[in-house]
Amino acid sequence: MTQHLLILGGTTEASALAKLVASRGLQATFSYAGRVANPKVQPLPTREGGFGGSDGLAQYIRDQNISHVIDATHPFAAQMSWNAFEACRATGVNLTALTRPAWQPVVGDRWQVVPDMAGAVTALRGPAKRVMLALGRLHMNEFALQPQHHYVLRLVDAPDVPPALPNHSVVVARGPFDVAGDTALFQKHNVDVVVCKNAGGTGAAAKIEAARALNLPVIMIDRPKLPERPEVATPDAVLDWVAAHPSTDRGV
Ligand code: 3Y8
Ligand code: NAP
Repeated sequence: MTQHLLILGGTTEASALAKLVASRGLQATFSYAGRVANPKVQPLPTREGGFGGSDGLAQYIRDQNISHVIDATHPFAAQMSWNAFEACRATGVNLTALTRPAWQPVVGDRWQVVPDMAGAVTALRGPAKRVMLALGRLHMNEFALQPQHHYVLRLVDAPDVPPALPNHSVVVARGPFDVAGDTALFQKHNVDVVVCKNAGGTGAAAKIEAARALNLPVIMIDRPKLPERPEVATPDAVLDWVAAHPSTDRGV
């Protein structure tokens, strides 16, 4: 059976993998959810949009003769990861995840770790502060439960509807970010506290280094539970995994 890789993307690591796969001339399709207006262009044939749940993904795998699925999505894209796990089990196609370790606090960090988004909202109880909400667009309105704060919102696209936060500033920017830029941003907006997900990786790490440099507290949201699946840490390790798991005829 010929090889056709499906890369579930949307992260710095996924882009690095796409570059390597394209340089090797392997047949692959890169997949985005279609969350942002102008996603980064990839050097591979690219599809955008959901598959229609795990069944939809399983059907896509069969229709496109996918031989290997690489889940290189963000650690908070839990639904996609669970769907990929189910769909690969249903179709018998090999799955691995290209992941990055969670950030760990170091000396000088002032982290308050919370289990989820609701925990971050609760942690913001109390008098008005200037809050850097570095969480993107999808969950920002959950913070309307703490309307007393001024929120600095960093979004990939300008919001098409005003955020449901009475007191906010919007910064339209796409990462990867750098420490000098995030430090200047926090100073410009007199940020008192930073709220972020434990995304790991390098593309979003600048804010925790900037917070450390400015001695700012960070509300750090722990990762959601992901399926138990094989994981690798580098694009080269993905190619080693593909070579070690040759595509087999699954039958029809
Ligand atoms: C659509 C595709 C690359 C990948 C770049 C990484 C780094 C920059 C940092 C902050 C945190 C945040 C957010 C973030 C980062 C990388 C990576 C990463 C965080 C793009 C992209 C897509 C998305 C989706 C978007 C979410 C949002 C989350 C912004 C491309 C740019 C906050 C995650 O408006 C929306 O609907 C945005 C939605 C999911 C989380 C949210 O809840 O809003 N990412 N981000 C992907 C798709 O359609 O499938 O254009 O590159 C990718 C990247 N964003 O190759 O360079 O690897 O993580 N993305 C978080 O970490 O909390 C910004 O501001 O400090
Ligand atoms: P999610 O909540 O796990 O997924 C929700 C639904 O979006 C999935 O069930 C699937 O729809 C679709 N989907 C998600 N990722 C997809 C992909 N790569 N290709 C095709 N469909 C996809 O996902 P999310 O957290 O919204 O993340 C969406 C995208 O943004 C992913 O590419 C992720 O890597 C990227 N991203 C997310 C974050 C974050 O903080 N969550 C940060 C950086 C980048 P169907 O059920 O219809 O198949």
